[in-house]
Formats: sequence, structure tokens, C-alpha cells
Amino acid sequence: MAGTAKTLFRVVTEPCPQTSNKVTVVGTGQVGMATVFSLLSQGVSNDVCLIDMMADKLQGELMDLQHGSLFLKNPKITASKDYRISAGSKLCIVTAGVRQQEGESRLNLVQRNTDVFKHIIPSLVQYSPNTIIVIVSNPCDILTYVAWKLSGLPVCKVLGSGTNLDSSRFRFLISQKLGCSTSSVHGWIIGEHGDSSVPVWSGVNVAGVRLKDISPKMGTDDDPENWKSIHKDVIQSAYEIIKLKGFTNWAIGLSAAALANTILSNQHNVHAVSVMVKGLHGIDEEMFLSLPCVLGNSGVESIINLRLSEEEEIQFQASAAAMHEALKDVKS
Ligand code: 6V0
Repeated sequence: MAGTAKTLFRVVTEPCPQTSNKVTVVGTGQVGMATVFSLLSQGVSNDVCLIDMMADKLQGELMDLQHGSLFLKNPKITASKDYRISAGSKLCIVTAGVRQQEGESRLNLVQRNTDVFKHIIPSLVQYSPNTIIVIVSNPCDILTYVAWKLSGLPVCKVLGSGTNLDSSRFRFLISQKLGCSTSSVHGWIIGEHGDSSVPVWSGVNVAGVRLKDISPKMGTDDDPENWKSIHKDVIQSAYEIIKLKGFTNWAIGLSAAALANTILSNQHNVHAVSVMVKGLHGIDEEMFLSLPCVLGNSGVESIINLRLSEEEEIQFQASAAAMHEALKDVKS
């Protein structure tokens, strides 16, 4: 303690160095920083640790955030290339790796980001053996599987942000067409966070009124209102935004922070996240795909047993087949 502080304070007890909601974010690019900003500005965590390979960028981001402390909730913010700084994290969010270029699919990133994970995941678990890991990097479902294998953690502790974002896009676009708020529209996108994702039209509802009961052709090719185009727009969203601004960040940052909030505050909210789906909906192989799950302090607490229509079941299995094909090429 500096001389002035010694005179100013009469110490009663030493301050506790640990917090109970430490979050480490690996990768301080566009997505990582949007996640960090959402975590801090919403007060989801007051102990946030940043890790990246670029020392100057880390230091710049650290200083910039620290200078906003007055407007936040006096958070502890740390940053380093060294994983020791992440010790004691309750949650680690991984956003590191390469992102899609214009027109590039998420699956194309697989081997490059798998190689990046071989260093990141074991290092996180070394310093936080009881952590929960949320994977945001793409291709999200494959990398969640890779992270689970590399981590040695129980399957409930490794999840992907998956279609939490796609479901938000889906609800927003439906809400615009209906003219009510996004939070009042309930609907889910499941399966791959990517081109083979599945819209669960059979469950879309407002105040418990199923839209399928009003428009039975909803989501089909011969629907006069063409609701199906909303799912196409969900899939196209990332490509469109990347074409316009080069990357996507705000919505995924908010989505990751929402997952963190549910997990750290043990809220048991249901989110569509990427989880092990072997044994569900006719899938025999180990793989991760999104389904609505109850999340809390233990990670993934339960997976909702969805009542899918025959068509949705077939589409989910097609998403699984695409995943199975992509996983064959991964050298982990
Ligand atoms: P970016 O802005 O290029 O940032 C990536 C960051 O990762 C950079 O700061 C790198 O220095 C860092 N990095 C790379 N390798 C390592 C390593 N070995 N250790 C530590 N840090 C490393 O990319 P951006 O932030 O835009 O995207 C990051 C990832 O998120 C990409 O894989 C995207 O495809 C993915 N996204 C996932 C989304 C989702 O919904 N799941 C949404 C948007 C992007």
C-alpha cells in the first residue's frame, strides 16, 4: 500500500482477492470485445480477464476499458497473453480464431481453428479445472466438439453459443412481420449454427397461440405469405452483414453475454445452445448441435425434449448428417 493510502485507511481486514463470477474471454477481436463490453456494461461479471496473442492490442483494449470503470460497476479487468491470469475462472468464452471472409462458409474455417484450439483449451483447463467453457468461434458446433475432447471436462460443462443467435434473429424477423416485440415472439432455430439450421415452425407462438394453427402452410414452399423466407434471411444474415461491414459482432456479443448471465446467476433459463446430441432425435454419433437447454451453475442442466414435426425431425437429421460429414475431416 502506498504511503498516502496507509495514512488514509485504517485496515480492518485484508480484502478478498477472489470473486465468484470471473469470466475469461479468449480472443479480443470484434466478437471478443463485443462480448466483453456486453458483460461489463450489463454487470454480468465484475471480474473479466482478456486473453489474446497480440500484446499491444490487449494492452490497448485493457486501458480503454479500465478508463470506463467509473461508468461501469467498478469491475476488475485484467489482460495478458499468459493463461495464468485466467486462473479461477467460473466461465471461459472462446472467440479466438479466424473468421469468415466474404462469401466463405463457417465450415471452411474448421481445421485452422481446430489447430488454434489445441493450445487454448488445455491452457484454460489447466488454470481453471472446474470452469464451464462456451465456444463462440466458428464453425461453432464442430469446435465445441473439439473443445470438449481437448478439455477432458464433463459434457455438461462444454457448450457452444450455437443457435442462440440464430433464434434471436428468427424472433426479431418474425416480430417485424407481425408488428410486436421480439421478446413476445417465441420460436427456436435448432441444429447447426450455419447453413443447415432448422426452424421449428411448429412451435412458433405469440402468447401461446401457435402461428401454424392460424397459417397451416407456414414455413412451406406453397405458403402465400412466404414465412419460409425468414429462415433464409436468418441463414443469410451473417453473410449479408460481413459483406456490408466486414464482420458481425454486436448481436453475438449480446448473445454470449446472455448465456454467461444465465450460467453465472444460476438462472435456469432456456437457451438454444450447442450440446451433445447423441441418442436424441435418431442421432447415433457423437456430435454437437443446438437444442433448447436449461442452463445454470453446473452448465447444461437439461435438454428440452422437443416435439418436432416429421418434417422438422428430417431436417434436424439432415443437419446432423452435414455435421457428421464435416467432423470426418477434423484432425484433432
Ligand atoms: P477477429 O476480429 O479476427 O478476432 C480474432 C481474435 O482471435 C484476434 O484478436 C486474434 O489475435 C485472436 N487469436 C487468434 N488465434 C489466437 C490464439 N491462438 N490465442 C489467442 N487469441 C488468438 O475475429 P472475430 O472476432 O470477428 O471472430 C472470431 C470468431 O468468432 C471467428 O471464428 C468467427 O467466425 C466467430 N463468430 C462466431 C459467431 C457465432 O454466432 N458463433 C458470430 C460471429 C463470429
